Amino acid sequence: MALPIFFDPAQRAHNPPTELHNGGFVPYAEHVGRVDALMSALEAKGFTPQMPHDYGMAPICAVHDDDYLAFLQSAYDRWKAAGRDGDASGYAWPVVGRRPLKLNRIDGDIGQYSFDAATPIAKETWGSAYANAQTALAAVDALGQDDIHAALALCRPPGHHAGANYLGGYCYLNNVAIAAQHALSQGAEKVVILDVDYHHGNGTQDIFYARDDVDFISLHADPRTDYPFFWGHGDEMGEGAGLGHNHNFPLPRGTDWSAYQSVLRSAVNLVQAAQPDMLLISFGADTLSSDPISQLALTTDDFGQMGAMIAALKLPTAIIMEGGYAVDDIGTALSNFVAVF
Ligand code: Q9C
Ligand code: ZN
Repeated sequence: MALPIFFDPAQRAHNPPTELHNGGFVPYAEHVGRVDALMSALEAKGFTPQMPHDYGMAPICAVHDDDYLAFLQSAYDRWKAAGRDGDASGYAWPVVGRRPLKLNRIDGDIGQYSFDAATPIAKETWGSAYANAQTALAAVDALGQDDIHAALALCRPPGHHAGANYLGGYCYLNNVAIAAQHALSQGAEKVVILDVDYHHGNGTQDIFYARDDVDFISLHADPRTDYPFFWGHGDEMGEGAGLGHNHNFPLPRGTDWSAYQSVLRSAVNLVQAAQPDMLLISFGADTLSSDPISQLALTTDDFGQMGAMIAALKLPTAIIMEGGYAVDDIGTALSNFVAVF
């Protein structure tokens, strides 16, 4: 049975022109050309995208706080009402541990509900993020139908940096977390999320940090040198019931496949030991050596081997797209990865 892929064209509408990067405004790296490149590579291999079913708000509300969702849906209009040009973007943030406050200006709220200035809220952001979450849910539901054991959600914007009540890192709704929670609601008792994006999936880690029903395992650039800096360190193991259910594997800049694959072997062994009912992959192609904002050294061929190591687990697997910004190579990387499932 061919691997089904899901995508809603409404995900294309979100398209902020610029982001704050190293002190200046540059073209937005998470642009719509990324998903167009992924789609044409997959279509060239004979895949046809399917529209997701609309699952409504309930599976989104199961992960994200109501006040955050209300903020996300109203932020752009409030920004315009404040007389601003361009997209909504924050500039002041509460230090961790400040009191939860009820504020009444967009600039305060945007600081409250975000952790960086690289994730603007445009007019179309909510609609694209909502469609995107439905895409992730559809991939989960495809597993178990007929003899489908793997499915791909062509998510964009990405999700793994978004927490229950904050945005950041080009992410607004945490697609993989929404997918994991949905799998539990459909009867799964144990889900593992394996995150292979270049950047640590801090939002996903935060959402499941104190839980033992969803394990989070991540390979990523060492946060001592790389975004998102404040999460992703090797000693973050979970807390309470979640202690021992969070595993970070920080990698030095420049890591190539020979070093990467031995770390991936350890991560895959942890997945196997957890015996999940479902595996979710937060898939980033920003580990490619050609990625314009990242510093790992994988090749497009390496993604075939990465896929093979994960597919060998023979678990029902939903692949959720995260980052990857080298538009000339990400389609090949993704199609090499999915070809082995
Ligand atoms: N000067 C994902 O790959 N910007 N997000 C870093 C460096 C944020 C990446 C700025 C990168 C977020 C899903
Ligand atoms: Zn990334």
